[in-house]
Amino acid sequence: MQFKLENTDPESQARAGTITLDHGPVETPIFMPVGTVGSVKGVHQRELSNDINPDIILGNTYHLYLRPQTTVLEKAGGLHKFMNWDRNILTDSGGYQVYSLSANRKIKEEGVKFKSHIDGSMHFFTPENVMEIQRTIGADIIMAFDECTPYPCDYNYAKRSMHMTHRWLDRCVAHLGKTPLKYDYNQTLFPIVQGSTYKDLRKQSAEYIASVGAAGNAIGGLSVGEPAEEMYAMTEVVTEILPKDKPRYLMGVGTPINLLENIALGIDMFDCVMPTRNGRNGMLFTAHGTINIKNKKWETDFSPIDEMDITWVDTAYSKAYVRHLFKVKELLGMQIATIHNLGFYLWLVREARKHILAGDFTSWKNKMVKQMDKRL
Ligand code: PRF
Repeated sequence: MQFKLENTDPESQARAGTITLDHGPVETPIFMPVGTVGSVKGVHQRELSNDINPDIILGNTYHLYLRPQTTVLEKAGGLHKFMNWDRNILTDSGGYQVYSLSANRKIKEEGVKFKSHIDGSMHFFTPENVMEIQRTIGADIIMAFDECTPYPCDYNYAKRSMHMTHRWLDRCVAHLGKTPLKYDYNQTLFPIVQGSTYKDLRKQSAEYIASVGAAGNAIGGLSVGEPAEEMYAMTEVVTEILPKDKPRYLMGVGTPINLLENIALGIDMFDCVMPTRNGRNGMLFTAHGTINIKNKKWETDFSPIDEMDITWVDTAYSKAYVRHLFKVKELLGMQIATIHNLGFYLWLVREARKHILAGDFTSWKNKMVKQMDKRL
C-alpha cells in the first residue's frame, strides 16, 4: 500500500491524497459505504460502481464469520469474487460489532467470548483468529482487533482497555506475519487508537500506534454517544501525533457535518451506516439539510428529491413519489433513498478534496456546515 499526500489546506489540517491498493487507487478524503454482510444494503454492485462510484467499501468480520462463514468465502475465492466487487474492500475486525451486537460477551486478555446475535451459538475471537478470518475474507485493508469502550467510560477501565488493545495489536502483527496470504494481492493492517474521551489516554494510544509503523492508522472508540465537540477534541489530539505521511481512518463517523469537521482535523477515511440505515428509514441528506421524506409536508410536492442531481435518482423521482413509496412500504423507496444518500456522501468528500486541492477548503467547509445544519 502506498499513500501520496497531494495537498494540505493552508487554514486547517485537511489533506488530499491517494492511497494505492491492489484493487485500484483510493482518492482521499474518502467515505466508504458499509457492506456489512457482503452487500451495501439495497444497492446493486452496478449502481454502486456506476452511480455512486466509491473506490473502496467496507465489510464486517463479525457478520461474515457468522454468515456465510469463512469456509464458504474461501471456496468462493474471497469476498471480492463472492460479491462481484473488483474494487477495494476494508474489513472491520469485529472489535466493535462484538460489543454492540452480541449478548453475553466476556472480554479477557486472551480474547472475547460472545454469543451470536443470530442463533445464540457461542464463539471466541482472539487477535490471532481474527487475523486468519480476515486473511480468508480477503479484504485489501484489514483492521486490528481492539476493544471499543462505551461512552461514558470510567478512566481506569478506559486505561486498562487501551493497554489491552495495544497488547492485542502486538499479537495481531505477530500472527499476521505468520499467516500467509490466501489470494494474489496484498492486505494492509491498520491499527486502532483507543482511549475513550481522555486526552492523556488518547495521546498515549496515538504514540503507541504511531510507533508500530503501520501503513495506515485508525481511530476507534468515538461516535459512541459523546457530544460532537468531545469527538473533535479527541480527533485533534490524535491527528497531531499520528504520522502525516500515512492515511488516517476515523471509524464509524458520521453525519455530513462530522465528516467535514473531521476532514479539517486531518482525517482521510470514514465509514458509517448513517447514509444507508437512515436512508432506509426515510431520511435524505442534502447540501441544504436533511429531509424526512415520510413527512406529510411532501405529500404533493412533485419537485425532484434533490435539485443537485448528483445521482440519477435525484431528478428521476419526486419527493411526493418517494414519500408514497415509504408510506406503502415499497422496497424501491429504500433503494432510492440509499442511492441518493450514498451519492451525496461521496459527492461531499469529492468536493472536499477539490477544495483542499484548490486551497479554499476552510471557507467552503464553514459555508457547507452552516448550510447543512437544517431540517427541511
Ligand atoms: N473499533 C472497531 N470498529 C469500529 C469502532 C471501533 O472503535 C467504531 C467506533 N465508532 C466503529 N467501528 N474495530
